[in-house]
Order: sequence, then C-alpha cells, then structure tokens
Amino acid sequence: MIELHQFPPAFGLPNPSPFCMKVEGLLRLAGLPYVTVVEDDPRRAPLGKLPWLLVDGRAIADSSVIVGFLRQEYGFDAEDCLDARTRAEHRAFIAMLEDRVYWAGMYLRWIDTNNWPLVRETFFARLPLPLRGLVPRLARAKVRRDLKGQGLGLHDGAFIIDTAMRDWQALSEYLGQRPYFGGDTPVLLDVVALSMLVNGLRGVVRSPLRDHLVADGRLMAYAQRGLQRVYGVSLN
Ligand SMILES: N[C@@H](CCC(=O)N[C@@H](CS)C(=O)NCC(=O)O)C(=O)O
Repeated sequence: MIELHQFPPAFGLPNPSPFCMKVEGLLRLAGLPYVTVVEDDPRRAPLGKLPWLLVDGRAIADSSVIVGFLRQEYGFDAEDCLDARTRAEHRAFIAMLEDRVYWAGMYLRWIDTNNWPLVRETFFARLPLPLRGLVPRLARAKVRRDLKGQGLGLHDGAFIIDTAMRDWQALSEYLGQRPYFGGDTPVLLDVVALSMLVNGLRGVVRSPLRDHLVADGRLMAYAQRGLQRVYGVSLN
C-alpha cells in the first residue's frame, strides 16, 4: 500500500501545499490505492519537505522524484498522450509554476501582512501556548530567508505580484479554449497548475494577484472543472 505523507487539509482545499496536492492528484489520476498520513512538521520528512511516499518500506521524497517512481514502478505516465514538443513546453511551464509562482504564493501567505494572520491562525493555533508565539515567528523567518535565497524575496511585493500575474496570464493564454492542458484529459501540467491555482485563490485573504485570478473567467472555469475532475471536490 502507498502511504502519502502530507499536511492536513486547510482553507477548504484538499491540501494547503500545492506539492502535496500535486502528488495526491497524480495518485488519483493513476487510480492507485493509497492512504494519507498527516504530518504537521516537515522537518521529520526524508528531505525536510512534504510530500513524500512510503511504499513497502521505501521512502520516496520530492514530487518530481515521485513522478518518476510512479512511471517506473506502476507504468503510470501522466503525460503519455503528449508528443515530445508539447512535453517540452509543459516542462517549461511546470518549472515556472514550481520555481517562481509557488514562491510568489509563499510571499503572499507568509510575508504579506494582509494574509499572515490567517496563515498563522490556520497552521499554528493548535500549538501549546508557550510555543504559539515563537514557532510561527521562526517559521516565518525561515520563509523570508528561503524567499531571499530563491531571489524573488529580494524584491518588493508589487514586483513579486506583477511577476506572478504575468506568469498566470501566460498560462491562461496557453490553455486557450481547451478544457485541460492535455486537451480533453488532465495531464501532469494540469495537476501542477490546478494545485497552484486553487492555492492562489484560497488561504489568501487579499491580494491583487488573487483579484487578477478571480477576474480571469477562463482560469476560474478551469479551476472549477479541474478540481472536480481530479479531486472530486468543488471550489466553494
Ligand atoms: N521540490 C519539492 C518541494 C516540496 C515543498 O516545497 N514542500 C513544502 C510545502 S509546499 C514544504 O514542505 N516546506 C517545508 C520547508 O521548506 O521547511 C517537491 O516537489 O516535492
């Protein structure tokens, strides 16, 4: 049996982590049975991040390693309907989403003062009282450091939001009138984009980026359609 180690659900989403949602979405598309093991502290994970899988005593950490594992172990390739050129384009969009758009989302949730109180409340309210002040402060400082290391965090909020807006605009154009990036069927890029998109819409109280996403009818319809198709839930 596959054990999926991930954060508990939050913000009315299957998961507040786009990477956890990605792996759960892939397992669902593959039709593989799995059980979820909820973890709150990523420091205990094999690579210090969630999600990871435990399969017959083997730990497989990092969503992109998991993609390769599912292909090798179960013959599941979430891109097998794509030609080589389209796979190459999707690879570039996945990198944009995971290596940049994700970090804009981290900025909005963890650093932007409009959203931080909700995030602190959601993730840390159950901590015992003496830790409830300290742990969120340390976690926020780590996100600030990580954001600087990534590079986006060296800029102000306006630049970060504008960058992510342009990225979503590019993705919306690329989707065009198709139901999914895979055409009629969701593929790997869909799972990544949907996970990132719904996390940009929920768990963020206020931001011009969220307003931009809400105003893009194509992306909103895509989010509804995809969430229902891949995760069996709707975006309330
Ligand atoms: N490259 C990893 C990224 C996973 C990741 O960034 N997970 C975040 C949650 S969305 C995490 O566990 N962060 C904890 C930390 O950095 O301390 C993957 O694809 O799985």
